[in-house]
Amino acid sequence: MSSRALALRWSCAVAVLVAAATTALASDPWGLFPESASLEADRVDGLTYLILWITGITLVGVQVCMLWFLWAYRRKDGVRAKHTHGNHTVEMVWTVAPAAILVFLALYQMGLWKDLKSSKPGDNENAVAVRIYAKQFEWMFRYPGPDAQFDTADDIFSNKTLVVPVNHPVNAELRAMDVIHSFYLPNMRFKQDAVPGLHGRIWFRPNKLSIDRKPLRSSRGAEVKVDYFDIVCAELCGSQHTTMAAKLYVVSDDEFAKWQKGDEVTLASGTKIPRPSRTDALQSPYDFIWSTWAMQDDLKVVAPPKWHKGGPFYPDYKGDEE
Ligand SMILES: [Cu+2]
Repeated sequence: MSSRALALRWSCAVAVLVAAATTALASDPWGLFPESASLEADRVDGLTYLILWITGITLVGVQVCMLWFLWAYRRKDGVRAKHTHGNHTVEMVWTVAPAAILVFLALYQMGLWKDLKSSKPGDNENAVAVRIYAKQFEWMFRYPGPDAQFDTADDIFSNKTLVVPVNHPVNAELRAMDVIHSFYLPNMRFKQDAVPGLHGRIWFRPNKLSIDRKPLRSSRGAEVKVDYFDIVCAELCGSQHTTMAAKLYVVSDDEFAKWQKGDEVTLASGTKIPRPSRTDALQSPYDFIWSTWAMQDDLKVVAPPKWHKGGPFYPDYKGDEE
């Protein structure tokens, strides 16, 4: 058999193997990732596995070849070392093959990238609108309320708890109040930087109730039942960056409607989802800070509220200049 025919057979075999592997391993058979909970998550996992297979086979192939060459061309008595200038054909193959694989991957992932990044939920998709605010060191979520308009008195707020209905796209605006944060939903395979001054448009499509999440395994091997998905900050944003976690409850339509109205929602696990606050019924100074910030464009500097006067945080504050 000529060397060209042999190379062709080998590349066909590898292509078939990769194709078979990715078909069989469409989601996450090795449990490498957190449980998937969005429409695109399984496709992201499939692509990750495909790349893992290609790079894995390449890694093993290269290492095996290297060891074989080390063995086959070791020093032998009576054999003189020969100087060689390389092999033109082999060099062509190892240049063209990786280039072809990269071009293939670039084309293959285009559909998924387009679905992830440019398929903003349409008007007919009943998307949930929400604004996501990041600040050191927590997340705040603002919903437009019954009038479907943001920045009105019936807006509702929720600190550290995002509640969305299952099988509806979430159409969100992402803002940072101080430094760069990153809104990360591991189960949705979703991550986006929140940059001060920018209003990022993001969306994701949850397709699994958070109460149906499989139990997690603790470091001691015990099963831990969790009824929410994690929201974490994936950008080192300050001293308490690691505490910047929040809970994402994916609930039924009915539960979501109840929660938005301010009614208590108790999940089957017994968890009571914290009720949201309304702009016109803000109680604590803490709520006040959030609402004030949220009402402003984040590029404007907001004067410290009056109750801070003389307080420990603003010792030099002399009151409003009016
Ligand atoms: Cu952060």
